[in-house]
Amino acid sequence: MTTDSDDRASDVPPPVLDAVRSASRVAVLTGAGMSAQSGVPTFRDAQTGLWERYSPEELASPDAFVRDPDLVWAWYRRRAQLVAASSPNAGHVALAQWQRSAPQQTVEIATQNVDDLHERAGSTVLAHVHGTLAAVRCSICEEPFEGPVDDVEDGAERIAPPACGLCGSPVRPGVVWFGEPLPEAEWAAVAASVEAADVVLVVGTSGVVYPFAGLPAQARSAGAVVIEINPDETAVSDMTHHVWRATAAGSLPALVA
Ligand code: BV8
Ligand code: ZN
Repeated sequence: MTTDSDDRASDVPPPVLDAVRSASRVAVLTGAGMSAQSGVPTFRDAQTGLWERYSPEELASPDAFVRDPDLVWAWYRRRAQLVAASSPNAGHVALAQWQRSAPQQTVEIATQNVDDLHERAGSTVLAHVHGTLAAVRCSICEEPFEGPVDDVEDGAERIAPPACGLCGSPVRPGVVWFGEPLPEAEWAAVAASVEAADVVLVVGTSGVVYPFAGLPAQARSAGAVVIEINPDETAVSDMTHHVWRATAAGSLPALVA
């Protein structure tokens, strides 16, 4: 677990600390940057990570799975193996502590991430709007698949997905691919959380994938104070009231100290 955090509230930009301290409802929206310091590559740097030859948009789609199920299945298995070998970082841990230790505040986490690092840090996650790596289901009859799945050997680029026990079709990852709708209940919960929030923290997302990327603007028009925590400028930076150019592990422990 790498942390570059100084757990001192004095490190927090004062307007950020004031807004968070005076909020009774906080919505935390997280993206791949939340897991970067756990060693899970983000999509922006995925090209230097797992698969330099394919862009996530090329692999994270129903067409890609129909065209080359073994390649797509291997990519997801590889990512699941990497997540299983990773640990929550200080940012995940801080959010979990915050949910437990601030009874006077409601802290709801909605994530684009398909990993389980928030949960493994002890957080309750309101919604995984793009699904999870853990949920595997039949690509045709949608039967959940509980069976064993083989690991991808080092260097192997393809591995055949297991067959559904009910209809024999290949199983698929339980994630939302580009062009697929978001799960309705999850999306409704996130929209309600953002509408009700006094403060919305946008942590570790480049803000390019919709409809999730529309949430900061929605929060702002609903009257929330919107705060971005990200080392870099993003597509939603100008939707926010405050930006804190910091990493998740280097900021959240101080914010919730
Ligand atoms: C839908 C699951 C409709 C799979 C994912 C044109 C305009 C607008 C929209 C569209 C358009 N054309 C198509 C669309 C819609 C499309 C879309 O938005 N496309 C984009 C590319 C333009 N959206 C969809 O298709 C969605 N569905 O619209 O359905 C519909 C309705 C009814 C019926 C049918 C259809 C579905 C989108 C979901 C796709 N699935 N994930 C998987 O994981 O493989 S998306 C995936 O990519 C992630 O879930 C995430 O959402 C996105 C990656 O974004 P980030 O999380 O932000 O990560 P990224 O690497 O980009 O950025 C990392 C950030 O962290 C950076 O800013 C970096 O600076 C920062 N960072 C780095 N280190 C740290 C850090 N921050 C903090 N600390 C650090 N240490
Ligand atoms: Zn089936």
